[in-house]
Amino acid sequence: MGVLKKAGWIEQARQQADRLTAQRIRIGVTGLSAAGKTTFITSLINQLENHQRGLLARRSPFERLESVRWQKENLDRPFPYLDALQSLSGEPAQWPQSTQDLSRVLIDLRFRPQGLLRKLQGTQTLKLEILDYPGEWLLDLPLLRMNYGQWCEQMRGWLAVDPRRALSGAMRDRLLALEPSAGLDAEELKALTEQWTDFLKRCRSDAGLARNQPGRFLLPGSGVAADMLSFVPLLAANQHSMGGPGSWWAECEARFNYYRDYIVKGFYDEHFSRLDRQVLLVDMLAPMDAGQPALEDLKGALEAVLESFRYGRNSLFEKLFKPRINGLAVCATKVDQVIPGQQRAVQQCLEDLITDSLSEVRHGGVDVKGFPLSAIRAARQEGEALVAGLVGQAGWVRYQPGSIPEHLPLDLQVNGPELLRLRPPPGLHRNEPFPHYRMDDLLSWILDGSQL
Ligand SMILES: Nc1nc2c(ncn2[C@@H]2O[C@H](COP(=O)(O)OP(=O)(O)OP(=O)(O)O)[C@@H](O)[C@H]2O)c(=O)[nH]1
Ligand SMILES: [Mg+2]
Repeated sequence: MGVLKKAGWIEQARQQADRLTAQRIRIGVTGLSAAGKTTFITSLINQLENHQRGLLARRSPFERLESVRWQKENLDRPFPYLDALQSLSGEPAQWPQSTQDLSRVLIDLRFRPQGLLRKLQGTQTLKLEILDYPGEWLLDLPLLRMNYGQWCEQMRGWLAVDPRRALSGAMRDRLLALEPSAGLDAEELKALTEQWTDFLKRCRSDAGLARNQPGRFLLPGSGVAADMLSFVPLLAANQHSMGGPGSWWAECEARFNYYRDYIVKGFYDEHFSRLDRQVLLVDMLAPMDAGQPALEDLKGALEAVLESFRYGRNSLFEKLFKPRINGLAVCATKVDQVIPGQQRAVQQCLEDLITDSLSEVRHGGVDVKGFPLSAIRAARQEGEALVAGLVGQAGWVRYQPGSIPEHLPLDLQVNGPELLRLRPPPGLHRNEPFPHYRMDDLLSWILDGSQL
């Protein structure tokens, strides 16, 4: 065999070995709106792209990382990495735009091999696939187990108490007065759907409530026909209600069923059930600042979100989707807003808030880890104070953010920290690792258990 031919053959064998050893890890990143998902994924790609210079350089297995390729072509619904970088590195620096849909990232990593395989293999490759999706979509999971009448009953219960009662105002009276078997007035349904959507928005913005159903009314995502998102709960209806063709009941029930069976179930089928690991991001500080009702609602929302990771109990769910997530990272985000000595307390308060749900998830065989994170550090510590720039203002402020209790009290009454609207630090550039807290710990967790 000629030398060239032999070299070609060796290269071919090597490529084949690479292909065989290429592993794929699929990570879901989720959180409720403004939890910090887009900033987190942007920083994650940035840390990988700059692995030789950031904290990753000294961490196993990243010290063997040879090259990183972020794939921006041929990907359905790509994550807006360049847009996010543009905002962050602008003058003045801005946070990325809020996102409304799911998006994907595909990153190829090549590692130098170690140990006995070193001579046999050229490199080891790993495909990291990241799916960013709104946590609100998981709030719809309970709908899979409900029929329309049960949902109406549940909504009647929710709207009977403040703050939802006050926020629903005259719309609630109208929904209570509608006779389910009466003929549908299409114009009124349209108006009521708009009012219901507005009501959900106000629940979120005015009262900090997080359990807002149906989730897609707030974040429709692409590919959902708008007229299918047109139904409301009939508050006078119950599980035994009925209505002939063309009635309020029949029309709303049919659309609810479509929503449940195609939109909610479709998402679980197509995306969720393929994930290996999940990162759940939680902005714990804003609700601690907002007070007890916001914490109460965050608790309810996170419990509902975590339902999707409670295996062994949820037999219908498992029968439908055969989920196989083996690890869950629960992360308090934006912890640069408190002094470093208190960041772990923020994480502890988050874990206190959802203790029972986390035990259930662990009990189902999922490994749960907690990381207090800051994807991009916007504040720096000086003594007991923080120094940061504020959104919309030039210059710097020096302030004391207030303290975080070591544990969350059971009644959820806390003296929250003082939060200011921080702008991103100046001078961020794609080719420099962004300042952060514990993104390296989280990246190690992602690769933990891979055969590298
Ligand atoms: N101080 C600080 N603020 C952050 C950090 N990450 C995110 N933020 C703030 O949180 C806001 C929301 O962050 P995003 O990354 O857009 O959150 P998201 O979950 O993608 O939000 P949606 O797309 O609206 O659901 C940002 O605009 C910042 O104000 C961080 O690491 N530190
Ligand atoms: Mg986003």
